[in-house]
Amino acid sequence: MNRKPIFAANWKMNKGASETEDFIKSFLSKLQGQDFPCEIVIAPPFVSLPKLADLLHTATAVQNAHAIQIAAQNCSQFDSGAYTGEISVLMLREFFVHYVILGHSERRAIYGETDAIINAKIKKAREANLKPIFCIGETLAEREAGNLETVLRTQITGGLEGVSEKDLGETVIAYEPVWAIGTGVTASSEQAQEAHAFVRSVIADLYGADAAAKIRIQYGGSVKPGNAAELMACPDIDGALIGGAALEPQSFLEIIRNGS
Ligand code: G2H
Repeated sequence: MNRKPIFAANWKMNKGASETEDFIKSFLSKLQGQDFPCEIVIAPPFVSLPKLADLLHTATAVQNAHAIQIAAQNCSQFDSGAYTGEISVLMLREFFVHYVILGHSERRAIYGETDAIINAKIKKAREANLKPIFCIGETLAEREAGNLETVLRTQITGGLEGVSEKDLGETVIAYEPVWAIGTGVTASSEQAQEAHAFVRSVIADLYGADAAAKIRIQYGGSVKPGNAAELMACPDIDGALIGGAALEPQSFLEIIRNGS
């Protein structure tokens, strides 16, 4: 099965509009003339989306700019109304947003997002034709207790409850072991491949072999230029969700180059 790898920068709470502009100008100049067989996605903070959209989708944008897709780091599960601090999917659409990261472990752990909330957000995203990057992953305690598969199966089943096969086809899964996030510790390629193969098998149980063969599963957790090639060589790893190492244009580019 030929799955196009997807490399997504998750900037988390870093880079306002001016830093976004600096990054994009530098990144586009480095990207100039190069063509990688993958999708490139950038997820800035909400307030930097207008600047990113402007830089990538206006007449001033340089060659290659349109090859970069824009992602949001979150969305509301509601349409509009009295939800202080929230951003709706339709607001995101105004800024050429195509992807939305949902279920990130920081949202689960710090903001109390449950599988049910994540499920509602995935469905809301699909209503607006946004493509979810659906994050799952186990903590170190869960892995050490032998609960890896139970945790992943529960997160997948809960997050995708009632999601159609058609909408699954527009969804990317990101496997991010919590113990590898921002810690500098990366899962070994064997650990990552084993988890990815398991995730694909759960999708096969839920949606059938064809859907499982088609879905892209990114790895996330301390991906760097130095480990990208080995991780991406694994048969069930289809790209990366990158935090810290995607804050510098050169480093993000090297991950894409080494991993493509
Ligand atoms: C995991 C990842 C990006 P980092 O959260 O989603 O961040 O690459 O810094 O571990």
